[in-house]
Amino acid sequence: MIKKCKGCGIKLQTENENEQGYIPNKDKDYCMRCYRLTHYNDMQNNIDIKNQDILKKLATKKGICFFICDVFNINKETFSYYKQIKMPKVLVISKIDIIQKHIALNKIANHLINNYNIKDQIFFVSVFKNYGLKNLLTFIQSLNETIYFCGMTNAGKSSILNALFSKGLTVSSMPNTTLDFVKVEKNIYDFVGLNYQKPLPQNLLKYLKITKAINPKIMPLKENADLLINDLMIIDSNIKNTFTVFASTSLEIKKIYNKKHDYYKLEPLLIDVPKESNLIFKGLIFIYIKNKCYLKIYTPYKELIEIDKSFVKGEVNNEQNKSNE
Ligand SMILES: Nc1nc2c(ncn2[C@@H]2O[C@H](COP(=O)(O)OP(=O)(O)OP(=O)(O)O)[C@@H](O)[C@H]2O)c(=O)[nH]1
Ligand SMILES: [Mg+2]
Repeated sequence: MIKKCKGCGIKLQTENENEQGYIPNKDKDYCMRCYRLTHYNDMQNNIDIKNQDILKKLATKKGICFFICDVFNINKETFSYYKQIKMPKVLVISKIDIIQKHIALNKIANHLINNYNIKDQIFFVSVFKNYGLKNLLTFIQSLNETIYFCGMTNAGKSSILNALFSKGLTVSSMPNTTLDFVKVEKNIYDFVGLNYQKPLPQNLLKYLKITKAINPKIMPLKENADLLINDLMIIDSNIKNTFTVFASTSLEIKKIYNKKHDYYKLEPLLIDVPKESNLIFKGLIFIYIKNKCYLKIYTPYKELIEIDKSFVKGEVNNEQNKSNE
């Protein structure tokens, strides 16, 4: 019988240490990669799984898709994959601890309904804050069908399943921790996550690790100042503007005045931004922009940038968060 890794679903093998699924002896239940992800979180992200293959594999199944999307994955590309899944779906917005203090959940729900035409049931959860999990479990237990957890990679699918069913699924901030279907309960499966067309490069993966709720950074900028988000981009607005940045605390965010940064040598993205928009760096951060403006964005990661209507809508007014830089 083929034995699969209890952490990530990959077929286990004892022959080749450099291939996926390696275990040093047949008694082991977790592959070497899961062991190292759990204990060291030091893996190179060299997994190449195509979204179309994932979606095709899912399409062969009958049941309900629980699509997990964390708060940094709310964007057009995510929902274009969501729409390709034709089986019945439930949308789960995860990691709401990251923004909960600052944004009303019904604003996000309305945003999903109005901008992405989501007609399916929506749940909000946080594993870290034990929020919404009881509701989700009650709902799952009321269903008499097979359930597949899918969605964007790193959105917290395996963490939610561990929290609900006390399983030892491997969890890490490395994209594509889960590699295949993993049976969690008789009728419940974890599954491999979807990636953006341009996935996050290796040097940015460290910013995926977020361990506590985020205090957004409010950055009022005069015309002569630009906003530098270290390692990601420089944003130059044509008018005085206020940017509210929701990002991992490990990202350095500051104003710059002298145009002396290597990013200025890049061809900028030029975008007309309507008032009350979110500038999204997919999977990593979003920035609420208050005023209608014209932006120049200097970044090596243009494909990861999206502008969307904001669901923040002036909710963030905590004076203490104002930057004095
Ligand atoms: N802030 C926050 N982080 C969470 C929460 N749940 C999980 N995480 C973190 O999110 C990261 C990814 O979690 P996983 O459960 O491995 O995500 P996944 O969707 O299964 O990821 P893949 O299997 O790689 O597609 C880990 O670093 C978790 O600690 C949560 O409720 N809040
Ligand atoms: Mg997983």
